[in-house]
Amino acid sequence: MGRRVVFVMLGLGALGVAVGADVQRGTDRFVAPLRENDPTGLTDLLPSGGFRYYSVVASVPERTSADYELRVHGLVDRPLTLTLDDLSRMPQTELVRDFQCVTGWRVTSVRWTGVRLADLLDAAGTRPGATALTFRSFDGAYTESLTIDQARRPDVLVALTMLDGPITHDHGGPVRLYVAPMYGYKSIKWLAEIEVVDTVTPGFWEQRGYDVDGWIGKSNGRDDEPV
Ligand SMILES: Nc1nc2c(c(=O)[nH]1)N[C@H]1C(S)=C(S)[C@@H](COP(=O)(O)O)O[C@H]1N2
Ligand SMILES: [Mo]
Repeated sequence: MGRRVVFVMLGLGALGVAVGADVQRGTDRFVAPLRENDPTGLTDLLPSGGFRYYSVVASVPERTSADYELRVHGLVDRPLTLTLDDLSRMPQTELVRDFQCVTGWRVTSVRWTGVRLADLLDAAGTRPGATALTFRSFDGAYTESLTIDQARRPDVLVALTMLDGPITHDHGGPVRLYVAPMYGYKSIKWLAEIEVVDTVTPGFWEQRGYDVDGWIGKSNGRDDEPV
């Protein structure tokens, strides 16, 4: 074996050690910089499938399937506190759609399953005056918003799976929102709370300049971009 080959293998070995400890939680963060410089596209075959890890806070507490809860409250007839089991027992909808971040990256044909947000709103029963939703994350910082009409679209899910498996912690599991027709920032991760309200309160990135109505190709100055 030539000297150069050995050197390369040692390099890869060191990489393996560095990555090994954090591989379950950290794959996406590790892979993202590689992916930026990957003309082969091979990194898309990795488990995170082209997604980049985003969080506005440094660390997010883990919620397991045993301790996860989703609160639906505000202008509703029946406030709900739903476990992951409760959500899994509701009718599940599947969507296969591209995921598009407003910063430019896109993951094609991602499979999602979950409960239609419309079904949750029906279960809770929205009161007169309910015109919008505020979403909060158990990361303690991120928020999002939708109008009731947007929320009732059939392509808006409270997602329980993505990429053919349970949603991993890095992707916002065990439960995140998936707003298929809008940019990725609308799909709040680590979903903890849905409050039904009478006015839209702009979410985390929307308070920092992103469009509240984040339609792919029709917002954030990207009207000409093909969808
Ligand atoms: N709680 C929370 N949700 C979030 C974000 C975030 O930083 N925190 N980033 C948003 C943005 S801008 C995008 S593009 C997607 C990225 O999802 P991913 O981290 O699974 O790739 O999550 C969205 N939801
Ligand atoms: Mo994004």
